[in-house]
Amino acid sequence: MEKVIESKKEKEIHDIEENDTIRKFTYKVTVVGDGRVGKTTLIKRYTEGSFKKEYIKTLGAQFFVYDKEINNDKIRLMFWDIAGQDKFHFLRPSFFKNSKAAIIVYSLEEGKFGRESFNHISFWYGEITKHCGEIPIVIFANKVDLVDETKLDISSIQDMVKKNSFLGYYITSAKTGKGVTNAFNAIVETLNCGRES
Ligand SMILES: Nc1nc2c(ncn2[C@@H]2O[C@H](COP(=O)(O)OP(=O)(O)O)[C@@H](O)[C@H]2O)c(=O)[nH]1
Ligand SMILES: [Mg+2]
Repeated sequence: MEKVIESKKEKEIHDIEENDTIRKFTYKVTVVGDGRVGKTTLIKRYTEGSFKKEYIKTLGAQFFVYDKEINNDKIRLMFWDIAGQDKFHFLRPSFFKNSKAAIIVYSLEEGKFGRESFNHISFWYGEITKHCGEIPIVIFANKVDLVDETKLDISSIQDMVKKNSFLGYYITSAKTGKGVTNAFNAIVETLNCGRES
């Protein structure tokens, strides 16, 4: 029974992706990271005022559609987000399918939760490459409002970015909005530069 529901949902998603004649370029961006690091809040913050959202609970995922125009190109972004709050879970292959880029979010907050969310970046990276191969990945270090930014250990973030050949990292706060637009715009520009015309 679950299989039937899933394939119906997949068809709906496919139709949204394919049957769009207005937008010229559609890009799927998956957003992963431990539960409660701020993924959904970040996406909502960025897409605020210009988004349509769809919930696909049966797939364990939800996505947000965001339209943007860059250099006269009409761009449609589909941010795929994990539905629910599972701390550390495995996502279905369909969650990652056809992703053009990925964002791994962790929390800068002090204590076990923040530390673990940083340590789990390699898990999320493994999941992305397993399903998508080598796609551009950026790190969002979120919840900077909870820490003293001048005391951040930037070198450990830089080492991790370098070690895994991530495109870069962005320090964000979905709460205050700090760094959010900048971080997402970097992804958009990467995608738009990389496209074949
Ligand atoms: N202080 C602070 N709280 C945040 C930030 N981003 C998200 N939160 C809070 O953290 C909790 C989890 O956020 P949510 O977006 O649901 O996390 P998700 O499970 O990764 O999607 C919520 O209570 C948010 O309001 C942030 O940048 N700063
Ligand atoms: Mg969420």
